[in-house]
Amino acid sequence: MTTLSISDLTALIRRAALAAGFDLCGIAPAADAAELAHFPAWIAAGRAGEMKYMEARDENGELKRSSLRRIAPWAHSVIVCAINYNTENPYSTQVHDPDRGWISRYAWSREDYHDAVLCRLQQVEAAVCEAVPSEERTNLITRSYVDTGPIVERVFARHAGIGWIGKNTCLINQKQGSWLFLGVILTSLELTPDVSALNPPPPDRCGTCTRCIEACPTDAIVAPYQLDSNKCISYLTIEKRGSIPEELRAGMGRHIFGCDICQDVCPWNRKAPVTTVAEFKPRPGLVNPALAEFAEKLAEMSEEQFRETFRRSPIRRARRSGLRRNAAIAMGNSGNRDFLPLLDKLDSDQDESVAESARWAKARLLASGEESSTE
Ligand code: B12
Ligand code: SF4
Ligand code: SF4
Repeated sequence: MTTLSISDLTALIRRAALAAGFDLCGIAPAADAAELAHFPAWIAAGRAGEMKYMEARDENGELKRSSLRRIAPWAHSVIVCAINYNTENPYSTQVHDPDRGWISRYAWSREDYHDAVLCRLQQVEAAVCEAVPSEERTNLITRSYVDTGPIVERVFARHAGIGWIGKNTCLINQKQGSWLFLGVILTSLELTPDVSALNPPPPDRCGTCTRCIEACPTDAIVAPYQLDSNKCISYLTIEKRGSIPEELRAGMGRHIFGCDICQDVCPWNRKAPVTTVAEFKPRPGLVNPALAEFAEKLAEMSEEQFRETFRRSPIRRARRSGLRRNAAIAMGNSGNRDFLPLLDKLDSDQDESVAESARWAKARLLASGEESSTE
């Protein structure tokens, strides 16, 4: 095999990414970008909540995510790939049926996005290996990650020219919007980066807009570009175990898994293209599901049946207990007193976080009835 020039190899990687089904691909230098300097303060302020993996430290006690140079000194380039997961379905801000809950767009898929993105990244990785002459392959290192490594992926996506980090903290591409999953490949190859002194990263196109900050029901975007996970519905419904702080429950509305509001209201998602990826087609029953039916099905399932049903879905992350707790809170926020008999059953549930959430939901529905009768 003849040795490819760096620019030919870089072009080959881009072609491989597109052939694997990614919508965007860029190369960032494996340097510690300025945005990473915010990370230690974010952790120190407790913004990661109970997500202890975010606080992983190296042997010197330094936060792993704050420096790629420290955790992967061998890496010279970061290949960042992005894939659109938007499907032709309404936004959460467009559906108002009080009997129905909301599962966020990214979780409707038939396959867990980690697997769908990782298998595509591995195709790109294979193309890289093949393009490197066999005698040089022993020195080549490549590692693929989809949320799985101590890497702040959005920062590298920005420095790969893929988009900017919006005030809602999401990575936004001018043409694609923000319904994008990211995947990164660290490599020892010195590829041609998309961003350089002469070619800066895409500009911040948020301008004076503050729609996401105003629309967030729990005020989780505490300042532009700063998200407090403890208040974020996505964190509360997916990552938080046990009871959800009472003062945040009303703001959760009818969300049962994740939250899309700060992206639904973003003007850059108004004309977001629709994906053609088969794995991202919604599973039946997950788009705007009927709350009672969803809660009843979960109640009937054993832990094993739950694991089997959601084996290939991001939904399993919230666990059966968390989803049942979320559904009870959502019913309490629905304003629909027809849920009272079902909540009556749940308030003596063996799972204390479900039972306690059901009691809260009942009290809220009853109080909302009283309020309207005294108006
Ligand atoms: C932890 C995590 C979460 C947490 C925390 C989110 C967060 N904003 O950090 C929770 C559970 C809340 C969450 C929610 C969601 N997540 Co998430 N999550 C992650 C994960 C694993 C790590 C993110 C991270 O490192 N955060 C650390 C903080 C510090 O980063 P940051 O908030 O982005 O802050 C950066 C800038 O805003 C800036 N900054 C920070 N502070 C300050 C202060 C000032 C003054 C300034 C100027 C700048 C600035 O620098 C920071 C970087 O250091 C990544 C995967 C990965 N490994 O990267 C996925 C990831 C970010 N999540 C993703 C998705 C899809 C979601 C959800 C849409 C899912 C949903 N529908 O419910 C929501 C979106 C919520 C939101 N508005 O961000 C995608 C995002 C894709 C995209 N287009 O951006 C990722 C990249 C996963 C993937 N591989 O595709 N997530
Ligand atoms: S995901 Fe929902 S709760 Fe979290 S910051 Fe966005 S709008 Fe707020
Ligand atoms: S809603 Fe406005 S401020 Fe928020 S991310 Fe989108 S463009 Fe930026």
